[in-house]
Amino acid sequence: MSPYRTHYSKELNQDSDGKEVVVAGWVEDIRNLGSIAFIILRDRQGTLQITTFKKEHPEVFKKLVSLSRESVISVRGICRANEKVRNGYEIIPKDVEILSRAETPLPMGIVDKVNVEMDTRLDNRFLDLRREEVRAIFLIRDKIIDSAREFLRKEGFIEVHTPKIISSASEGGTNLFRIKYFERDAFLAQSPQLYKQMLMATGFDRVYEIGWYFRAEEHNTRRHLNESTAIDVEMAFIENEEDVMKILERMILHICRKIEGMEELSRLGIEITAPSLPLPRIRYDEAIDMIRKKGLEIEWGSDLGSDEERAVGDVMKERGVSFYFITKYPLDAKPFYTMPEGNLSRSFDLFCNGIEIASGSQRIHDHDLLEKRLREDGLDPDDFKAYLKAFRYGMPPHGGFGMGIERLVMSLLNLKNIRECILFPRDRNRLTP
Ligand code: AMO
Repeated sequence: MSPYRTHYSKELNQDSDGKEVVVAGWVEDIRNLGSIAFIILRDRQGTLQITTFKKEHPEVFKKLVSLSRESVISVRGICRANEKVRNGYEIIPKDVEILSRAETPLPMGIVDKVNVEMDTRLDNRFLDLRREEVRAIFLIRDKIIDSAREFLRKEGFIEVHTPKIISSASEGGTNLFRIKYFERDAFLAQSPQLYKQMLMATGFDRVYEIGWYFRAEEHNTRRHLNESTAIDVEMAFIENEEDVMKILERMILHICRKIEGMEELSRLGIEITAPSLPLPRIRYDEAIDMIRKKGLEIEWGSDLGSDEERAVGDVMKERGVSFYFITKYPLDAKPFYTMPEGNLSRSFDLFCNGIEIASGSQRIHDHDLLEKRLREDGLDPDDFKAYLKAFRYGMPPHGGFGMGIERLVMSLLNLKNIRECILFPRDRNRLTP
């Protein structure tokens, strides 16, 4: 147990009433009424009130009222039930230890209701993360990852970690970050794609990775990061992409069920209802019709941009659906490793409220076809030798998906900017903090 704390704010209850406790945290507010002062102390669970009387403990009173907001203190005192206080208990302090004094003025407010610019918030992220509604996002994010892991393990997937410094593109040639690797050039991995596929030639059969994507996206949009995280899954001996979609939709259901009762959701004013399965599957062709009916022009074969995705999202919303797949994209709109089906592909994207949150497919497992597709995509098979080799000595049919964690958090929580969903975002302009 910490010498600075015996109880968190929410742990104060009938048992602690009348007893000595030690609490610790950040000074959120000080109200000095002259002979009595109220200090609101914040810890990881919430806030509590410290009530100090000048007459009884003049030294303690003085110390507390002279503190700057956001200083860190540890307080020993008697816990007392008081129904007028927000969580029913207050602390009458006997001793205060100042652990760290906060400078003034603060670069941004913590509890003030004024709107702070996104850039100011991100420049001062350690302060921003003291705000209840910002913390809520990351507590929900944590639960999402925990429940995905729980689901995948139960389904027989093992967790793996693959290299992030790589020698060739995994998602095609563009948006790679080039780095120096001693006397050679290397790249930061756009995704674990090539490695998770190679692992299908090992007999592990079902793997997942929770890791980083690095993408040199030039555009500074609300939905793109240059460093993002994802849950990647790969599974062998599948019949087609349906087998993969079934795992993905069940994972989504499991996640929704695990988070739907979280009190952090109400703090964000969000309600989540677990979707019913199977999720709707809209073929690319049908999606194109929907988009045209919404008055947008789109050529068959082209990838869906954010406006087009939103148009389909609007139609689905009218039908009361948040999660849905778009399937069977044109082959040319998908990466080289995707299994062809005529001029279409055995591929899918998963959407939540009009935002793409995951992509996946059945993959090509035939070496020669894969080499041919690489060439057709303008890539040089020589750059993919180590990857291609894994297809020459026994590679089962397989497929998988990658789901962006920030995208899922953003769409589930109805947040307008993906930067809200990652602690320290990297975008076109931001490299610190
Ligand atoms: P894709 O390129 O569609 O597919 O990426 C998968 C998912 O990752 C998320 N994502 C991003 N999130 C934020 N910022 C970005 N710049 C960004 N790029 C991608 C999205 C997207 O749906 N290898 C395949 C997956 C597979 O088939 O297994 C892949 O990377 O949510």
